Amino acid sequence: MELQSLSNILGPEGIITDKALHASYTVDWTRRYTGFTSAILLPENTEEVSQVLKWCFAHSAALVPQGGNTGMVGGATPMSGELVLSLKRMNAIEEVDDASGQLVAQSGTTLADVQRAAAVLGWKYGIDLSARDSASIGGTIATNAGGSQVLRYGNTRHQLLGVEAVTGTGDIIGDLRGLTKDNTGYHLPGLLCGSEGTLAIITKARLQLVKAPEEELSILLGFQSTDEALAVVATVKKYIDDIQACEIFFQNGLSLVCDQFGLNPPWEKPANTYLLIDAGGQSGLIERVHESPLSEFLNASKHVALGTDTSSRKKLWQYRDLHTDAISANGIPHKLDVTIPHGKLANFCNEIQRIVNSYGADNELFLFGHAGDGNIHVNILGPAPEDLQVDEAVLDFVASLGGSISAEHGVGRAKARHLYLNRTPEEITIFHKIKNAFDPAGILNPGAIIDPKVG
Ligand code: FAD
Ligand code: 2HG
Ligand code: ZN
Repeated sequence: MELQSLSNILGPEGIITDKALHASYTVDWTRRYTGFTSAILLPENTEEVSQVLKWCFAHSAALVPQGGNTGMVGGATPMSGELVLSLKRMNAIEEVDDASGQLVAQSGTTLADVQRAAAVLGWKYGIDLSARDSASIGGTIATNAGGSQVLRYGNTRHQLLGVEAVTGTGDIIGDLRGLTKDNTGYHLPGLLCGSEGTLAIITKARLQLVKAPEEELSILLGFQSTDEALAVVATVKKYIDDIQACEIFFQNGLSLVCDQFGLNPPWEKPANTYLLIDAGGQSGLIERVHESPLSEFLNASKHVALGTDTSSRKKLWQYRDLHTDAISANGIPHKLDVTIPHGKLANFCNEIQRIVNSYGADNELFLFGHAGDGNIHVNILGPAPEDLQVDEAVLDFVASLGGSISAEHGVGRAKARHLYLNRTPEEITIFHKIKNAFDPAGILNPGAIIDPKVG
């Protein structure tokens, strides 16, 4: 491949050809996917991205866009030797508009930097996830990331007012005006959000911010059964306006986190199921929560811990947020990220253990996730990374319940062959046509979302 032409476009700082420096770009966060490439491309601005794409289009050179490389489905890994286009150097916040509560960021900006820039002016960005220090705004848009506060603010698509992007032919498209109302045809930001780098490279985004809460409160509750916990989730969702997160985890995950990171468990006597509820709102929050139907559980249960300031809240959140790291420290997990329809979550949690153990009595199952959204993360340690039997059984079960096989992490390469479980052949045919309209040479992230062998 004629890398000199790319080097001419990007300059010496903008291309890494030394393979010894490629590992952090070619191995995914979970370590389940290891790819290879001839070069990492690091453009500095949209014009350079466009020139690179024009060159790639002319030379049929495939590339994989990459932000923070924290994705969980192998979507940013160059499995077939594609070029890697990293947006890391495009990381400026270009505008925070206090009057409209809108922010414009280049796509390589980290989520944490966007959160901080919003907070300076008393605003808040409604997306939060524990990979915030590495995950990029472009990556969160490309995956339509969810995280812990979807219950209150919606997923990334709900925060997205506009994007600038470069298509597979090198054309720059988009609109960053941030008009609240604009019904001029198809909604391209909505389409590019969740497209996982298969339609265009997102270079900038205009994001809607929300009013930052004056007070925040975290509540950890322990229950003897999942049914009891899920009854509280229903109450929380129905009656409490201030709720911004409602997360679930179980005793085996909590034990692993405590052992791995040397944390004391919240209570001497373990519970079975845990809910971490986060509330945020105007002053008087604690009083409002105590007057709400949640007070019944706060008063009656022995398994209650409150976090009323930053440090005590952080302590409670560690039990939940450190699940991913603790599991990875003990092996390469099989990760399934699923949504279970309302009313079927308890059945799912009870049945899934049996299914997982039928593929290996020693398989270890960890369930945790965003209970308020019906989104459960199924992590399995035990089966070899390339053995897909248990993954298929879990996804089949989810589909049989009418759930989603990808709640928030995307399809990537991990789930492309399973897309048919949620999408009809007619829909997959339309997916191919949309892809072809944006990327006629098929150079953008081939093999992600749609398996080229299907449809
Ligand atoms: P990458 O991993 O670099 O890429 C992800 C996908 O987006 C790839 O398909 C890539 O090709 C594409 N892409 C990246 N940048 C661009 C761009 N500029 N233009 C076009 N395509 C692009 N996810 C959640 O939804 N909720 C969570 O709660 C959550 N928690 C996490 C916790 C941990 C500890 C970790 C490691 C991950 C977590 N994730 C979560 C997954 C991950 O952080 C998100 O998917 C995130 O959106 C990925 O951002 P990234 O910049 O790292 O993207
Ligand atoms: C979370 O909610 C993330 O913590 C990661 O989505 C989930 O590790 C996982 O499976
Ligand atoms: Zn999650």
